[in-house]
Amino acid sequence: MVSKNIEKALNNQIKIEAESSQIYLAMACWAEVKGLEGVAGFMYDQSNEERDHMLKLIKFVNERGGHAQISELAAPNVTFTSFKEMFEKLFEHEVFVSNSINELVHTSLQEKDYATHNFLQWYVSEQIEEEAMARSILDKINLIGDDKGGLYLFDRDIQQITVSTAATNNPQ
Ligand code: OFO
Repeated sequence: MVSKNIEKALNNQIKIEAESSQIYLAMACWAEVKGLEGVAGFMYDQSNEERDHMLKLIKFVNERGGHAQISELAAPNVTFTSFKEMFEKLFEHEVFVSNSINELVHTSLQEKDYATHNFLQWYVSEQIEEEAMARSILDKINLIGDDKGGLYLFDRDIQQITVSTAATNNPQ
């Protein structure tokens, strides 16, 4: 059984994951209309992953005697000045999510809720990988700069970047 405090904290994370999904969906649309199909496909996948993160939390809350809340979401940014800016925002957002997960882990320990603490370990590992992936993409974009040819190749190659390859290239 989750306490009211833990339920509230988990519901807040549900909202964050839902907003992450919307943020990445908006990025996918922007990339698509800019003609970068590879980046768009990658961002659509990221958006789906965030929805899965949200659903996993929803199931956990409901199974532990709480009630998952589906709430209003903040509208995401829909345009960017450049792909560099877009990926900077993605990286910053993942760091924000990691901090939020860390806060949740801290709360679960304070409340001696070891079931929730154990459940959250998956998110802790996931965030290490997602931050590594975002950092590795940002490094590549920084190398390319304004070079159109570089961006073309990047768009072609980004579909190969998966969370696990990025994590191997960028050990913590
Ligand atoms: Fe990438 O954030 Fe979910 O957990």
